[in-house]
Amino acid sequence: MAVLETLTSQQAIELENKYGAHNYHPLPVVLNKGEGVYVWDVEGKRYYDFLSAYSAVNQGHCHPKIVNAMTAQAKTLTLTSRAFYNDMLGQYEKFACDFFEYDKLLPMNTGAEAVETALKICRKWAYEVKGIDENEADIIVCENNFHGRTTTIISFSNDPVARKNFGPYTKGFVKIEYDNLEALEEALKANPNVAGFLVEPIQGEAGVYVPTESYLAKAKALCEKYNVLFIADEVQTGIARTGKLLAVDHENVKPDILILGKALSGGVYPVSAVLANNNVMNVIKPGNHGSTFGGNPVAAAVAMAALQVVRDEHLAENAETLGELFRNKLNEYIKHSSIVKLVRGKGLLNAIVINDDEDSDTAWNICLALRDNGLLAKPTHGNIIRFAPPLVMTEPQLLDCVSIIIKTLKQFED
Ligand code: IF1
Repeated sequence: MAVLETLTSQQAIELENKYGAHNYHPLPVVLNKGEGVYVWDVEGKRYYDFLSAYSAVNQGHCHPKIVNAMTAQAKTLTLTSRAFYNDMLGQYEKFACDFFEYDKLLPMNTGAEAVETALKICRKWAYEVKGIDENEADIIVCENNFHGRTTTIISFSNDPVARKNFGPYTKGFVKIEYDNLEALEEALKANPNVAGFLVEPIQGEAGVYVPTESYLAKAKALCEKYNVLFIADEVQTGIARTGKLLAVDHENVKPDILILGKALSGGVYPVSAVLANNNVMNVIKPGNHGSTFGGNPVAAAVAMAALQVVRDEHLAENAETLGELFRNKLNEYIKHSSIVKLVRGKGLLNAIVINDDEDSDTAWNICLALRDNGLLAKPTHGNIIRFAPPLVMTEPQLLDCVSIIIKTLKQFED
């Protein structure tokens, strides 16, 4: 069979089942085209994308400016490795440092790699600047976190599916309850070896769990008090998703280490990055860390275009306005609903909680019905459905989506 042969949905699914490792359980829909807020399946049916590849496609599918930046660069120079300089990386680093107001950037590819990078920087800072004894540094993390899939990152996950039988686990992490400042202060007070606090400004995988207002600002203040680095994982919440460029911007917090991924590339190419000021980033010296592909010229061109689109098309402002509208409309509906308990979120990162057990298949069945009605979303934790459309959506499109969602939910009311 030729690789580029046109397949039916069924054939494509069978191929993945037979030849692919079964590390996912996708919604049964096979896509072969995307444009803006829409994707199409191989049979030609059009859907609103309400996942946006877990917020990687904030700028919309196949944004022409980002795709053009990629293809133009791909025809010129794709990869040099960091053994040599290339003429794009420095321009991108300056662009991103100006954009996010940091001194320095360290380029990587995936979110998990960027999280690992941040952990390494934090530990090195602990030994060389803070003065913690070697191998004694601890990093505080939150319960129900999601930061990626590497062996170290899953070491401090508490999701049994993500971590069981992948041990032995990496030491040096202390877990506290999310959105609990007392727990944070206690962990900081009790332990002089704490080097950093790693936190998601909104917990995505946990079910779009938005912390209490001012939690992040107060957590940052505690970190300052105890000379501990505040490390924000904005891989999912960053790049305009929550209605500001960064989710920490809602509370005017400036992380000591900022982790970005996903929409840093508009979803066309894996690009991630860690940003910090010189007092922190300067602990990294030649040979300490790196990546063959990190900071390659295509990534640099793509990331600059992706950030420029966010600014030019006012995507943060659009996410803020449409998010408000979305939650208002759904809250109106929920007043009289028995199937949906609540809607929560910020900007265009939202979720509804279904009135059923975590191990029920109601949310999955609702997602299948949403698909049949032309909108794609995925359950998380069995009874939560995440709604995160591309941020290039218009108000009439959003209202159309709200009516699809409400029409679908009505099919499940008793
Ligand atoms: C999967 C969730 C989203 C992330 C944060 C780092 C990473 C992620 C805050 C790692 C990745 C993903 C990856 C994807 C599912 C997904 C996800 F449901 F698991 F939580 F987005 F909501 N920090 N998130 O959310 O980035 O290495 O993947 O580039 O299947 O693992 P990555």
